[in-house]
Amino acid sequence: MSRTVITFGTFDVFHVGHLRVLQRAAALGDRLVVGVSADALNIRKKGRAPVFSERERIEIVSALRVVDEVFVEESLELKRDYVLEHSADVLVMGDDWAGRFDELSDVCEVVYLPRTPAISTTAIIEHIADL
Ligand code: C2G
Repeated sequence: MSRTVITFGTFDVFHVGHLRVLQRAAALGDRLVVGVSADALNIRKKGRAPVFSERERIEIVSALRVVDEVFVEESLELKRDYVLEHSADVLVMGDDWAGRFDELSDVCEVVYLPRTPAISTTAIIEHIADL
């Protein structure tokens, strides 16, 4: 039986921390499905639009060898629906979300992976702004 892994993220200003979490997520199964946060979700969540649009972020994530399918994540509250819709066996999130999705462990395995240290979209934006 093939094992489907699902993960979520904004993946704005795509960097090596994003790549590594996707590679490690893919290694936990046979198929990786990625929910990329909608621009509107980001504005609601972070109070600003992402640097790269939803279309551009989806284009980047879809092009990765480890990614099999990409869809738009419209709401943080729909995780259970997305897991069921994509028949996911494992939900993977970075450990900045540790504990947040444990309630889904009745429908899939829930795994939190350690974040890659010292890199983030915010830090990159601040670094560039300071140049
Ligand atoms: N990540 C990581 N190491 C970093 C930065 C990010 O492992 N240095 C991981 C995060 O833990 C997350 C993924 O990369 O699993 C995507 O990160 P973000 O784009 O920051 O995603 P976020 O805005 O947290 O959106 O439903 C959940 C949201 O869509 C997650």
